[in-house]
Amino acid sequence: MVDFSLSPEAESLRDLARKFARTEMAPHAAECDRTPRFPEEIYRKAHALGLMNLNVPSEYGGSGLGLFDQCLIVEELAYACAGMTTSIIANCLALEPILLGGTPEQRSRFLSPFCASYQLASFCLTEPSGGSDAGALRTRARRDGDAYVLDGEKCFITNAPHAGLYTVFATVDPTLRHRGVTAFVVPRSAEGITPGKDEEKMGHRASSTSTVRFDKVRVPVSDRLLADGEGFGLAMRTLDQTRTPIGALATGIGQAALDHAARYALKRETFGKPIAEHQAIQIKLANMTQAVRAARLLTWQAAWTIDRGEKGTLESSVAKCFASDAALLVADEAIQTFGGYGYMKEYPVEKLLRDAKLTQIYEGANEIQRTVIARELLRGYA
Ligand code: COS
Repeated sequence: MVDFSLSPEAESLRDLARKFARTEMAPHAAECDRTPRFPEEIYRKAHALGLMNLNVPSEYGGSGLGLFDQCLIVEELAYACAGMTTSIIANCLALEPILLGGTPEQRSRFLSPFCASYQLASFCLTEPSGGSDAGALRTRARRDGDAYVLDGEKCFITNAPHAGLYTVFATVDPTLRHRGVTAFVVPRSAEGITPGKDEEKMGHRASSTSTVRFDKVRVPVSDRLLADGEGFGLAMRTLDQTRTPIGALATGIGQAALDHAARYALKRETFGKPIAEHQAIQIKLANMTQAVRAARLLTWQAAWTIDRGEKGTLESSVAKCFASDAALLVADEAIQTFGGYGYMKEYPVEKLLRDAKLTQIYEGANEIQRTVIARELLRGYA
């Protein structure tokens, strides 16, 4: 039987994340957005509390949480600041290929240091020549004795200037398209790695995003994940796991927008009464409530499906796509509820709209999610 109640353990995880988000993140969210600033001290505290590396099993010192518990945490963090949350959960994305594709030796060698002390890792798939067509990447991996030599450039890489480790997808033969894609774990200390300067972004400004260049970077065969050509499937399996928490992140943005709008509507008066008493505003709040609740339920369902051991490709794309579209809609309506004040940086809702926008784009644009959903759906009818 389906049960929407949370276990005492899940409730205490959610409370821990909520307390951290409201006391450590929220007070700095506006300043980090405006400056912009990468608040490393907050990320270090998140690590110390076990709110980073959520997907890494406890045998490597990680939190070892299932996807459902991860989503509870991510929604709470994103309620306070989506940009900080993106930087906090980027390790989960970067380390997932090692969890899924690493040998026991690689898992222990690469994952344990991340849990022992604060470090960041970046997932390097997207390239300047194209992000959605991941099978057409151009970064080359040429075999040279017992090593590969990587050459190419990645872009829009979260935390790249601050990362100590990169999971990199490169091709051993571009004519093979996705069947040439191969995955590597590359320490920042390897010769020939140059992260670019921080991109000036519309939202998620507490997070850091840049290019990374790989110039003749030697990577030992022992740091390759799986075999030549098995990197594309690994990237796809990784994204199956990590798109659901993006649904949770978007839900957190939506819930924050709804809460701001409802509180404001009760306070602000026009035509002699609070605007919450006008039907036009009530309809907005009702629509926003539906969108946020549906986003949360789809996210929970995707997480539950994957936690049961199913692949969850369709469910994670549905959750990510719906929740991010909902977040944008709800943030937009929150601004409309605030009227002219909503458009001003002095009020919190315009940031939510800018932050919501990215959730429709990263970890696979929503057009790609719809492609994935349609393919998975039609398979059931063929
Ligand atoms: N799990 C495991 N394997 C998968 C998979 C999944 N979820 N999805 C696809 N594959 C496999 C397929 O089975 C196929 O395997 P074979 O070579 O054995 O036939 C292979 O991967 C190629 O699949 P497909 O034909 O579907 O590839 P396409 O080139 O059509 O691309 C999309 C598929 C569009 C879904 C993919 O390129 C994609 O997800 N792009 C977006 C990338 C992205 O999210 N970037 C954001 C970066 S992180 S911020």
